[in-house]
Amino acid sequence: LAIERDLKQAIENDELELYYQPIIDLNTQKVIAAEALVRWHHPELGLISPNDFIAVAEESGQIIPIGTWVLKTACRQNKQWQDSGIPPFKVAVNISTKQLQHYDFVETVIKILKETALEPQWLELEVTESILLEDIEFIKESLLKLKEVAISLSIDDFGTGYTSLSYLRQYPFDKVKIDRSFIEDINRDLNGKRITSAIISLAHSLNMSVVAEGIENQSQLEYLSEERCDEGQGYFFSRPMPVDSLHLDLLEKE
Ligand code: G
Ligand code: G
Ligand code: MN
Ligand code: NA
Repeated sequence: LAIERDLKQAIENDELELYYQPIIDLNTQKVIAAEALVRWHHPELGLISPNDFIAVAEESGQIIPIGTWVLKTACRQNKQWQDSGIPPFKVAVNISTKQLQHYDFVETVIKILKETALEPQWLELEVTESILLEDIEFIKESLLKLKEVAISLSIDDFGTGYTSLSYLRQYPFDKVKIDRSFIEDINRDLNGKRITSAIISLAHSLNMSVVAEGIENQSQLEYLSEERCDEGQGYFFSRPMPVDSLHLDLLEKE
């Protein structure tokens, strides 16, 4: 497979790049985090989306070095933003199942924080629900260790998997990210609104905060604010963008 073969050289050839999408505190309207989203500049095929190579990387095991590169790059970048005097925010990194199942994952994360001198409170890890159905005890233990050092933990794409929030409560999550398919439905029908509201109130009753993903217009935002959703992310605020564009954007907002 060409993708699999070429991916082996992607890191050393410097072909990977992180884009960042701001996450907004809906109460203060300030940027409280930025989600790192990996991009691959393939020498012949051009820009490749993670949708087209993360699964291959998971299959071949290359997700381990790629995931480590993503974590290190995101932490280093956040430290640079902080050092440049911008008000601090978290960097959120997507973690794949294979990474969390790796024996060395917790140690790798802690080592990267030391190396980059980023304080753990400024790192957030996003894991999808499906992760939590495998290796339950090992993963629970790993998440607890990460939590103990003050790293934040979020459940990504919530509502698309097979788990309930009460089941998820066994894990030490701080935050639920409502999948954008539900946000899309807010303007479409009453059920879209009801499901979104139910997720928000259930998460709150379990002491978790809530992020709405994929906010694309004002009316979705208004509904989410009324329903006391804590944070939001989506094209309405900003698309994922390269480091320099986000930096300029943040300076303008000050
Ligand atoms: O921008 P978007 O097209 O960036 O991302 C597509 C999918 O790829 C999303 O589900 C996102 O979570 C995933 N993704 C983006 N970056 C990473 C990454 O660094 N690691 C993993 N495991 N998934 C990622
Ligand atoms: O699975 P995860 O939630 O990490 O994926 C994030 C994905 O959502 C990325 O592909 C990102 O580019 C995309 N995304 C971010 N904001 C929006 C939005 O407002 N609308 C749509 N359609 N996609 C979005
Ligand atoms: Mn995500
Ligand atoms: Na998501």
